[in-house]
Amino acid sequence: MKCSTNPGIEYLLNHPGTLKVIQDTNKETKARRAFVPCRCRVFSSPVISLEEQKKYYFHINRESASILPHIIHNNVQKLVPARDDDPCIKDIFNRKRAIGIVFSGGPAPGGHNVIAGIFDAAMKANPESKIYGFILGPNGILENHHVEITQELVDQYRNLGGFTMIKTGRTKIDSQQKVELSRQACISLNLDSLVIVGGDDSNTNAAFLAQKLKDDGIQVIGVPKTIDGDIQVKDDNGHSLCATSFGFHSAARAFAQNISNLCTDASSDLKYWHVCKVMGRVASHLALETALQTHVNLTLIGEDLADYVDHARLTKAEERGEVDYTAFGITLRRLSRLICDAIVKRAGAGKNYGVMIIPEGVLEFINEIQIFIIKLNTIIADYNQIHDLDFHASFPSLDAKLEYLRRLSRGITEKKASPIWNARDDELFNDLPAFFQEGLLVERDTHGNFQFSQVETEKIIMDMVKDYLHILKEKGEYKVGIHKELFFNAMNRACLDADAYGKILFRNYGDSLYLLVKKNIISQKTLKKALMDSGMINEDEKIPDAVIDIYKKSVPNFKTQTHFYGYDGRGSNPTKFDCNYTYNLGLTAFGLIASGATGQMAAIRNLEHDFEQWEPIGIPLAKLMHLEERKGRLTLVMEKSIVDLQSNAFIILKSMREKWLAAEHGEDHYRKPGPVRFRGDSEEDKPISLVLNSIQVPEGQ
Ligand code: FBP
Repeated sequence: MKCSTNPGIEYLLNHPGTLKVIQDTNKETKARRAFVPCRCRVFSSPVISLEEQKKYYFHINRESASILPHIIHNNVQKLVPARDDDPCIKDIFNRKRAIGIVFSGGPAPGGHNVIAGIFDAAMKANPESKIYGFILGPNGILENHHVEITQELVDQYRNLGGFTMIKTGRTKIDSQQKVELSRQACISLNLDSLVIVGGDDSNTNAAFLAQKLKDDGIQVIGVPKTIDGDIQVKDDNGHSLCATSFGFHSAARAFAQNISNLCTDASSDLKYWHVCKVMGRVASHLALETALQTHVNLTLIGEDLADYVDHARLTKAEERGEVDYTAFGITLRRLSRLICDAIVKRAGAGKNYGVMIIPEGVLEFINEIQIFIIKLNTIIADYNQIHDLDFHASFPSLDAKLEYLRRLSRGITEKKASPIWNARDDELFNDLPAFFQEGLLVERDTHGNFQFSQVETEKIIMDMVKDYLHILKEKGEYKVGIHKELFFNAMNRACLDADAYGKILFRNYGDSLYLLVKKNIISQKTLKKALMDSGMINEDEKIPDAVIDIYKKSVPNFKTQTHFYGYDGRGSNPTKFDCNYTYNLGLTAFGLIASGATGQMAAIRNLEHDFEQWEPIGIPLAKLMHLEERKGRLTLVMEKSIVDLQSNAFIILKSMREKWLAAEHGEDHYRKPGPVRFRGDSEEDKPISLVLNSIQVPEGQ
């Protein structure tokens, strides 16, 4: 068709130059598809068997033992080359199989390689095997919506990010009916096994399905996925079995590249504080890793804040012979004060700009918010259960929700006042800004989890920071330090006596490189008064322009730019580390299946060490379960791991805080990690936090 408005369009569209640059596939994608990940040594063996590793010990949770009896006695299993003199093992290993795979939860870079690993291993063992992918997550199992995974499909997605091949979803298989539907789907496809690639909740699903499908002879294997990095497994004696989930490294590297670009921008025009909220539903692993990669000026770690102690408050109470329990833990108010301290300190050194990282899940660690989240989770779950209705559908607007809470606190709804929501809760909740109330009342996900990504955490915190900075400005405590040389040059140019003015204007004149205007000088009026009081000018005289200019430079204008790093990094292409990790997870999952395992999570031990030391294993899912509050009830789920404040990675971050805040003369200490590299050498081939945590500190050091 000819386009009359653009006469040259046909020519342009068909020009080889155009065709070369506008096609969907580029060199990078082709190189990714062609890349062959490294295989752990055991996978060069034609047949694999499992070696029980009884040296790893886990305490058995009673609830887990009673609910998951078929898989509770599983041990850690190491994949080892099988003896080649046993034809029976060989036949079983290489028999024709049908394997189902499902992605569950948020995408994470590397998922396609898990499929590729399973596919390649299954085809090598028996080319007649069938691999099916359930579409759109666990819902695909319930609706038996699947696709057969072919060589062509696998090759199209090798080493590429996302879960595009079979998509994902967050449906939970949490009722007898859903378990039965899953069973039917597996039976109708003649599946021998099902691989669930997911986070803590999805691996919980895997454990329950392994238990239920055992009698049908269907094996279920989990794979540790989540950019949050909160699937980390150690046995009870501290032996690390799974140092991180896949996708963590790639997402952290993607965030770090963008954040480090902001550091460059901030230190170029010196006018903004960039506030970067970084994903991680609860745990702050991503914030920690991104901080280690970029050296931003300020990083909040939720787990660390929860450990906060207000020593001044504690001492005051001690003097009265009391213990002030409110001194323990962080409140929103205290948090905003901590951030303000850092901002004021940097401003004093002439740096009224910077970059800070706020973990998405930080609210979980703030006393008053955590209480609200738990209470509201319970109220919403109770409402849904008692009335068999959906709370959010019944009360669509914020006003309707608030009215329900008000009625609950007065006992109008359930005939008596709620033990969970009382008048005090109602009062405190009503003090919060509407957007935050709305955030706390957002719909929970299918697992009953609070959806932190839906709340503008950074806005809540930064609004409080701005308010308090305003107070500090009024009190004359928040000032931009003036470089001595700048002051002297300005005075000299205006032929003014620098010493005389310096002593009147600054509180640290003579001592410091950066001069701080006295606290009582907070306006041109107070400036004039100070000059008059010291006899420098008379009432009818004007303040010299050069002095006004210096004063204006000392008045901070706090400007922020907020950014959310989450979905973008989650969709990034995998790093080489994640390409290798996930491919070997796929090979491991097949190795476990072909060796008869069920109720195990495929994992790679020694991830923190060189590739030669990587060790494919199976970890018993049932032994990773504990009781946790979900939808207002104690529920058996896989334990999430949060940032360990005794870990080397956190200790290093803590000891670098002052340096990276850089509230002193000189350049900041920003680090540029560069883009996610796939080709070429990189000095950083695994997460920095893993490298640091693997360093053994000798006793007595
Ligand atoms: P998974 O635990 O399922 O991997 O998802 C983690 C995550 O990326 C969190 O970091 C984030 O809070 C959440 O998913 C966002 O979920 P959604 O995609 O439903 O908005």
